[in-house]
Amino acid sequence: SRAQAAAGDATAVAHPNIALIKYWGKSDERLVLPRTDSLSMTLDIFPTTTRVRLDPHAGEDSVTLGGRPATGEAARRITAFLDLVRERSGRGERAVVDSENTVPTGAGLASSASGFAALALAAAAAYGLEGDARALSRLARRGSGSASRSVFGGFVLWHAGQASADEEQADSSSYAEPVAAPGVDPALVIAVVNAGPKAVSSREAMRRTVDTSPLYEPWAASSRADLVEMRAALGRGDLAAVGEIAERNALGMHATMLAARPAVRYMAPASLTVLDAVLQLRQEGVAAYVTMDAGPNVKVLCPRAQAQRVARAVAEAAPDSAVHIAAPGPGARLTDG
Ligand code: 2P0
Repeated sequence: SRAQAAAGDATAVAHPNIALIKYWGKSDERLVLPRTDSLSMTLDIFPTTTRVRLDPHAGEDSVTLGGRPATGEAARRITAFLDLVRERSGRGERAVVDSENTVPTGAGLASSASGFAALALAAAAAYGLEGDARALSRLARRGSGSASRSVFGGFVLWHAGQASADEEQADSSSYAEPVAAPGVDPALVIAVVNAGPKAVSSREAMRRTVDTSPLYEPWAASSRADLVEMRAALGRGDLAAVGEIAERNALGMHATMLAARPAVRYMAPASLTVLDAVLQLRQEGVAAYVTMDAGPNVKVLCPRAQAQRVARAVAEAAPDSAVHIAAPGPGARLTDG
């Protein structure tokens, strides 16, 4: 892949991540600086593979997603991202970008995280940008905030950093890094709830929440406290505490949206059915806890040894949903294409 990259051609793979302490709200839209730190688990399923080839003869970027030409907002964001890479590398060539997601269509599973992490790595290699993994996480952040976390495997902390009049200082303050979690052996059971397309993008929803929700600031303050407890729970290998903190952090985030004006509601009836099934599992002694993102799907954190039982209970409760089992997965890496 080194020889390919030297020739302006690189391919990278990255996996999605699910936040246990959520990112919700920006302090700088253009630099994609979040208002709070977040902490996630990178998954071992649903990778995105992205190839970037420089084309010295092309007048514009050419982007395909799953073999189809990218259009609209997706195309605009990818070209804006490549413009940033071109500015930093001092090279002006346009690129041919081909990206394949393995996540099932319509699953709404953080494809922007794996997508921009893979794009950042492939583009950095193709354009010859120098930098370590931390620098790569800062670059991926500019494409999509959560992508900064998919640069690393396992558990990952994304530092909010600080908005500043000095743009370079602000940009370099917000990056992701891996967090050790000795003795934590989790699975994440993902219930892809059968529901229509999302009504509001997460970008718009978090903007509206910050601007109008009276619950936003209290949640942000509690999220900072949750992070301190979460790091302690990971450090001592206490998966039940990790789950408990993750669940309250996620439900609190959804409360901020429900209080926005107008409300943003991602929970569907089937989501609540899964939440009830998880409560029932806990009553039966299983340390299972939920988290939810900008959509109706429910992710259940549990000990890896209990994953099959949890998956069965979820599938029984919500028979129209597809159920997947994930474990901690690897960070972004270059491949031979
Ligand atoms: C997260 N989400 O921490 C939160 C929780 C969704 C809910 O990061 O605007 O696609 O591109 O920075 O990263 C989804 O938002 O947003 C997200 P942008 P992104 O995983």
